[in-house]
Order: sequence, then structure tokens, then C-alpha cells
Amino acid sequence: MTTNVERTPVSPEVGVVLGSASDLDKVGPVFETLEELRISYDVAVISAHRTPELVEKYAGSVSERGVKVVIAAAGLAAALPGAIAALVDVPVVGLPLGGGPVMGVDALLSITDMPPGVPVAGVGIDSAKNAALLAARILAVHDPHLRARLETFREKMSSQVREKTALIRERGLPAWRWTP
Ligand code: RP5
Repeated sequence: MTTNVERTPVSPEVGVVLGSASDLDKVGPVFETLEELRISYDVAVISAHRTPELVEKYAGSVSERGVKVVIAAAGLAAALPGAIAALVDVPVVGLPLGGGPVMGVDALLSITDMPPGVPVAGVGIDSAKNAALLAARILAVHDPHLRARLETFREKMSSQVREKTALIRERGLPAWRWTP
């Protein structure tokens, strides 16, 4: 049986960092999407406010281990993505999480309003799947095999939407007919 320790890659392509273990469920689609695209990753729980010393340690390990992209997810006053971005030179994708008193707008603004010189790429509130896809596209720039897997992913999405035309017909609505 493969244990989780055996599953942890020494040099993952993506480092996923959560501000709290309570964020795990919302971040689930990040793991699913990275796995579907066969991208290696590992996961850490680090709070910018409660464990600031770990932020520095983690950032140091990013370059040591050759991590190529970091996805940092946090809710409330989400300082984590920016704090990591201040210390690393790889792209950081910030994933703002909802659920707080202002439904994630606080996290969204914390992630997007970075001071000049310290960029964080932001996705929408709870947009875990897009965070993973953005990381994948960044990696795909230098990885033609991953680019091909992303193309397959896009084709699958497209055919799923096209199949929905059947639902329109089932509802008895006049479905748009088109000839490719
Ligand atoms: C943020 O505070 C975390 O990312 C989480 O979304 C939120 C609440 O954290 P817990 O109090 O549940 O640990 O830093």
C-alpha cells in the first residue's frame, strides 16, 4: 500500500499552501485538477499571521526544492500569498477563500492589491479549479506534454457543454441548430 509519505514528491512542481486546515475542503478542486493533469504537488498549512516564521522557512524551501509555482489559498485578511511572493521568485497564484463575514471580498482584495514590485496572480473567490489551471498553464510554457494534456482537458470541457444541447431539447425548447 502507498502511504501518504511515499506519495510526497521531494521536488514537486507545485507547492500548495493553505492558511488553515479549515481551508482544505474549499481547496479540494486544486488537488483534483492537478492530479487529473498529472502535475506533482505537495501541501502545507502555514498561517502568515499565526506562524510567520514558517512563511520564511517555506519560501526558502521553494527555491531549494525547485518548486516552479506556488498556489497559496487563504481566507479573511489573506496575507499568505503576498507574504510568500515577497520571498520567492517563482509565480504565486493567490486563491481567496470565501465564508468570512464579507464572503471572501476581504481575501480577494488582500490578494489583488499588492504593492508594486510584489506580484500575486489572483483568481476569483473559491476558484480553486482555476487556480490549478493557471498554475498548469504557467508550467505548460516549458512543457509540451503538459500542454497536450491541457488541450485534452479543454476538449473534454467543450464536449461536456455541447452535450447540454440535449437537455434543451428534453425541455422541449427550440434548440439552436448549427452546421460546423
Ligand atoms: C485564514 O483565516 C485561513 O486561511 C482561514 O481561511 C481563516 C480561518 O482560519 P481558522 O481560524 O479556521 O484556522 O487565515
